[in-house]
Amino acid sequence: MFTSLLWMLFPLGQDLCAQSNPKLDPLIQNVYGRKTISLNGSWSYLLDQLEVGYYNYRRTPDPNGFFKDPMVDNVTVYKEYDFDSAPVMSIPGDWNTWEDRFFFYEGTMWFKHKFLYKKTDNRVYLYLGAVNYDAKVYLNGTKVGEHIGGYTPFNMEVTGQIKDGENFVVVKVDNKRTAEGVPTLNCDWFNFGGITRDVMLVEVPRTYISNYRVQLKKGSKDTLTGYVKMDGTETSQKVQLEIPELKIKKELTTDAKGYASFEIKAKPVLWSTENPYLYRVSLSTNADKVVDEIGFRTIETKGRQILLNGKPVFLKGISIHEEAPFRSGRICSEEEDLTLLNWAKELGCNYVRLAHYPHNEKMVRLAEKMGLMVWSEIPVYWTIQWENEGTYQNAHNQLMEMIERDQNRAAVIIWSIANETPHGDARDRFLSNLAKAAREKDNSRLLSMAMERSDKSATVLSIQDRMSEYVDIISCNQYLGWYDGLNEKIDRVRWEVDYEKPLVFSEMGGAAVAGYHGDKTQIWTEEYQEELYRKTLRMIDERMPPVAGISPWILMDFRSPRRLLPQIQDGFNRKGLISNRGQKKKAFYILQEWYRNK
Ligand code: GCB
Repeated sequence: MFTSLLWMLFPLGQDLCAQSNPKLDPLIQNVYGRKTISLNGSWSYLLDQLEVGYYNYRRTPDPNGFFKDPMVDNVTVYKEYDFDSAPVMSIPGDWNTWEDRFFFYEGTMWFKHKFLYKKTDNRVYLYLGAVNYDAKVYLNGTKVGEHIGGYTPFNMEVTGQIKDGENFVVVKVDNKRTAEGVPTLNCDWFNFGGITRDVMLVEVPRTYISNYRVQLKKGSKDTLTGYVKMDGTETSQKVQLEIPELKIKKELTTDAKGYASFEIKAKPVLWSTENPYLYRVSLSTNADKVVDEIGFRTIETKGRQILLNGKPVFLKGISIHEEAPFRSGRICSEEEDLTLLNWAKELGCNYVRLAHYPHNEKMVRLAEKMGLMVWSEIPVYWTIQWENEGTYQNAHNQLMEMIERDQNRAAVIIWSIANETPHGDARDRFLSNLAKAAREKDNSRLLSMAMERSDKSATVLSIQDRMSEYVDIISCNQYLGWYDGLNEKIDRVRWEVDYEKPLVFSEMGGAAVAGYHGDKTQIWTEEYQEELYRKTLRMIDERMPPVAGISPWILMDFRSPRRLLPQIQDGFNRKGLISNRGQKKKAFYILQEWYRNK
């Protein structure tokens, strides 16, 4: 009976696999500077562990999956799902902290949102700031895009699919971890599933300014350089680039491909951590205009120093996960970004390592306004499938999307391509290709990756990694006093690092439970963590080659399924200087004091 019903629904000969896989469109630069219609808010959802909304019982894609959502009643037509009577979730958001029973869920969740739209002459894009991890997107029953990677934005043109009046968008989100994924099965943070960043419609004219870059030329303080890119039918156009405060008004003419590059003499006030100065930059054509706030600064290295605007700068940093204070879900508001960054400022930071994946765009823009330099990274973390071409493509896409989105942000000084990866030929091939791709896309920023130590002896610590030749900064995650001996070991070691490049501790630290006190030799106490910081900072001051900066691990305790110790961890990595409930631990003040004197 069941089979015959299926034959009626899917007649013989119909290609069940005929799901098209439309390509995504290039990212629109600065969506927040565009005319947008937010689709945030209440979305109905259906948890679909077996993916019955996508595959039929033979596990082949079902052309009438949940994304079709035919507006029919359940009485006369066979349909075993219904979005309209389904519960709703607030988007952006993660499902794990939305309902207790979803806390550990990894798999498919369907989301649907209805909205009214009034068609105009404009073109329309559907933009999603991030979906973790695998997103399939449908508008009015038609697939419009697909994206893999949980932390970067994507958009697709829907001018042809959007209707006057009521529309519905359906997103199939799958956060199952996979061996070939980026990140892979194993990592030390929580795999929050869902549509975790803003969703919006972006309206643009028929031919519009789809991308641009306006930055200081590498190594120069008086030449602005960049490009503008038009998209549409009339690609060859006049584009006005204006920076009123610098009295810049330049007419660019795009070529048949819609592209124009430029170099302009200018003497801008430089963006710095003390004076995070941003200029109003506008680009316009007869039909289109986009305005951005852009800062200009130089960033380079000289020997073991990092130079910001030509002057040595010490990176007084802290590592941060994109996890919300007080409620420990994925961050979903600017207030939550601000709380974390305010804590970083209170600590005395001039720099943040946004780990281990690109954080939301507003976080980066906020850091920029607050005078915080940013390390931005992709989740090439621990041991991924170095030999897998698909894995490489995935990492490469995420890298390109990260750079594309934030290429105009003065705050971003470092692109990082990996964290704690094991030495080997396949890894070196993979990462050196990523490094080359990053430089081709943006040669104006510094490149790094968080490496591990390779010591010369039990007490002579070092970093020896063939990837050193590809990066500008030698970054090292080191855990003396925690994974590597107790605190007393910190006093017994010395360092020999042979590379004539800046050395940064991208991580250091140890765990403590806020409010748990004891002797300074007792691990998990605030006193132990405090002592670890004291000794490590003394080691940096007295027994190390020059260090150009640090970003200790980590600002705030964060959820991690790797952290199982009852009463102490309870599912949290406790290396925060601040607890997940906002309590500052003693080590916070040690680092604050050190930064004050730096
Ligand atoms: C590391 C990782 C970081 C972990 C941290 C830890 O080296 O880069 O993701 O959370 O150690 O706490 O073990």
